[in-house]
Amino acid sequence: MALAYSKQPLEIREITLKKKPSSMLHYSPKGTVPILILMSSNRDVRVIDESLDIMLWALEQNDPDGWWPENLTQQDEIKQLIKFCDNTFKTHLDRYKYADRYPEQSAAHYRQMGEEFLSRLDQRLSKTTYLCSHHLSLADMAIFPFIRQFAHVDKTWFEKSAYKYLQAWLDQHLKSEIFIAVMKKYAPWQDVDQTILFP
Ligand SMILES: N[C@@H](CCC(=O)N[C@@H](CS)C(=O)NCC(=O)O)C(=O)O
Repeated sequence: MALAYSKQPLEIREITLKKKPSSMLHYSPKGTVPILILMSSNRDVRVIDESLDIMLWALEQNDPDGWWPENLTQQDEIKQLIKFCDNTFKTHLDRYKYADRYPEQSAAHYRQMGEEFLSRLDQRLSKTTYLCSHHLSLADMAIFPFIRQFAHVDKTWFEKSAYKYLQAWLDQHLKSEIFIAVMKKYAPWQDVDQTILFP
């Protein structure tokens, strides 16, 4: 979403994680997606292979609506929230999603662990329209896809839960033009002369 929003001309190469192309591993041996490969006109290459760094790069190029605030305290708050989501919350989300692979505890237990974050976000959204202020920021865009995944494990549970502000916020982002645009399905890239533009 950050890349689409920044309107940088981009080519997309959809990959299948079970069949990673060797050219992908050549640029980023750690083998995770997303990877952004920047090539300058003199063919200098820069690789960015962490999603947060890719988002920050995109906003550095173009941030017309101010997703990344100039205020350092606000920047720090956004980073802290994303960091908690990426580490602690993501661990609980994965266990809740794939509870059969983690039989030490029940799915309900993993869900309860994840709820700490849902509750924190809901409290924030009871005070401001978006997670960090009345202004939409990178925090909202980076975090809502994970809340979407959590909600989708058991939609009925999520819809009946007490997190009313969070439900409305999620709903708003799921219906947004930018989310719908980037969720377009792409066929896996083949190792041929093939250019698919993004989004
Ligand atoms: N911290 C990394 C995590 C990236 C990550 O783990 N991506 C998953 C897909 S969502 C992946 O590529 N897994 C590698 C695999 O399944 O082989 C980031 O945010 O870029």
